[in-house]
Amino acid sequence: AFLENVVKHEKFCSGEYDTSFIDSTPELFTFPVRKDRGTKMLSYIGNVTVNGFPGVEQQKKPVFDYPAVPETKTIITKDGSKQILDQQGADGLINWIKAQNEVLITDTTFRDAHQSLLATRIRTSDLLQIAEPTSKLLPNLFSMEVWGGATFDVAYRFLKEDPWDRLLSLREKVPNVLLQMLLRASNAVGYKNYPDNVIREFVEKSANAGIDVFRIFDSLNWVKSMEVAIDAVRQSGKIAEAAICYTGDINDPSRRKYNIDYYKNMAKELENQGAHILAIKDMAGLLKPESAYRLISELKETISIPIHLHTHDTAGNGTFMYAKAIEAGVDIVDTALGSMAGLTSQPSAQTLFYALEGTKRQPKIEIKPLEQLSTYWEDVRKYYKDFESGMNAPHTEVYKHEMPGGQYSNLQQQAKAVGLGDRWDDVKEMYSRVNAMFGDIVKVTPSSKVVGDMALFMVQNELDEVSVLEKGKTIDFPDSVIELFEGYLGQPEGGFPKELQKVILKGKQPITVRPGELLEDVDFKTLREELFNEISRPVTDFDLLAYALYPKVFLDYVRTLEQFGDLSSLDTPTFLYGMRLGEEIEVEIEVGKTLIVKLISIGQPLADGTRVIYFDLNGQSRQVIIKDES
Ligand code: 3PY
Ligand code: ZN
Repeated sequence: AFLENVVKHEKFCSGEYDTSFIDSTPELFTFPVRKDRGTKMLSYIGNVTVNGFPGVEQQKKPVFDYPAVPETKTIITKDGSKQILDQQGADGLINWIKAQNEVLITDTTFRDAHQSLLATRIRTSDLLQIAEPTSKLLPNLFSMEVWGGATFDVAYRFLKEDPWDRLLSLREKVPNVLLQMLLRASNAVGYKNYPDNVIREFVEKSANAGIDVFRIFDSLNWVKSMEVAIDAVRQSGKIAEAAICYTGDINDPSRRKYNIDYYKNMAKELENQGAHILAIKDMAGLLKPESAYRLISELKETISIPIHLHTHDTAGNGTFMYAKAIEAGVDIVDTALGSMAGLTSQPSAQTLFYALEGTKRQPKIEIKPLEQLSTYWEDVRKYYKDFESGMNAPHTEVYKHEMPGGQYSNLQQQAKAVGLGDRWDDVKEMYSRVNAMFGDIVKVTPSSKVVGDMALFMVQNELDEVSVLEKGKTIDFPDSVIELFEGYLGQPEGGFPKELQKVILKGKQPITVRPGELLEDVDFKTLREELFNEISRPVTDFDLLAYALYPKVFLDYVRTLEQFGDLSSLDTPTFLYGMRLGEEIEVEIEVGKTLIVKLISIGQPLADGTRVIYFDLNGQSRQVIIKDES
């Protein structure tokens, strides 16, 4: 339409403008062939069938059982925690929590469980199918953690879907239970500090899109870095759950740095800062049963806001530890549905149910729905088996290396990628030595990634504690390590080890203020124009935020969408494995519009590296040409 207007414009027609560049640049008129939605989808299927999906190893698509969704049509959705917040406000909800005698439960299946077991790869369509049944069968949940952490980045980067759409759709399907997210304070859902106005904007838009409870943590437990996020959440009328990341062992006299007073002081600070709830975020699963009893008992005497406990069951002590914390009065604990629980994920809801049966604080959840929902997940999990970490038994070594549940499989992949696959034991050992070199810091995204980067770097270059200091001047340290020591992730408890910091920074001066004080606010108006020029379509507020956080990842996502269309309606086996010859699938691209796709044959590679893939689409033959990447 724009071109038409230009061409019809009187000054253009009268030749008043010099239009000779049109004759000299004919490429202006090579328009991309517009592909319809069907053809785009066939291109995707052809591509993944021939070239595979990153991280998925087997070539031939396995046959999967169809995950059984419990029948809940006749069940009426019961009001739950969401209605309490909406009707009584944040303070009303907090009073309600305090008035409950039983322990409350947060289900993490939709976020941390698959982040920790399956590299965050579960697609929205698999979540949506079971969302409404979950809300109907488990109306007494305190909350469902469904968003944040790595889900945002992974959705765009690997799943080629929009995390905002995920949240909006989940909100529609779950009208009665609070939806919770994990927010990395000034790092939002990224790996670095963002300007304050990005954090505020992100919180406001997430609250509008459906988040009720924001669990906010800083990767160095630096309260100063959490202030903007806590304030933004309070402004939005939602629940600010401020977290202390748990590290070390309060009952181990040799680990003096993170002692009980450290936790009590931080809890008090967070309460004073305006937290509605205190979270103890035991991201690696280091909290042992007796320490949990002591920690919760003493915190209960220190603060008056409710306490929400999160752990990972890596060492296998999760349920025992929860039982002790519950005895000590913890208000809320995090569990995952059984088939998505245990190991690097959260303890199982069913296991906790039986552990607490007959006790005074037994939660008001029922076992049958838990088992029904768990059956669904058992089948869904199989789709993603190539993303499993390979850990298949409790792993007590975590008490030594202290690696967060979500990092274990990632670092293992990173190690393989740099050729250290067979030195994994050395990497784990080095991880804990690097922690000691760094002065024993809190390790959680993104600080945990820095420790991991340094461990890989040292193993790869045969370095140790002494040689790093001796040869430091000639060593090119990883960027993430330099940024940490420059102060761009904030300040760790007790400061950085001075000698090492000097060696790493090579004369550069570190900052000690909050990085947000130095970063200029993002000018969203200019950024919107910039993005519009890149993607040539209207820019939503959600697009804009995604672009502010992850410019390259977001643009790559938009390009993929242009190439293949919206893939959200494609079933997961086809999305990950493509199709078998002769197989027929149905794809409902919108309500009432279904594509029936059959893969007929795959042509031989041609001289230019392409192949023709032959399909039937709704009974008519269609061909697409794809590039064979092999
Ligand atoms: C994340 O930040 O993604 C985490 O899950 C940290 O534990
Ligand atoms: Zn976690």
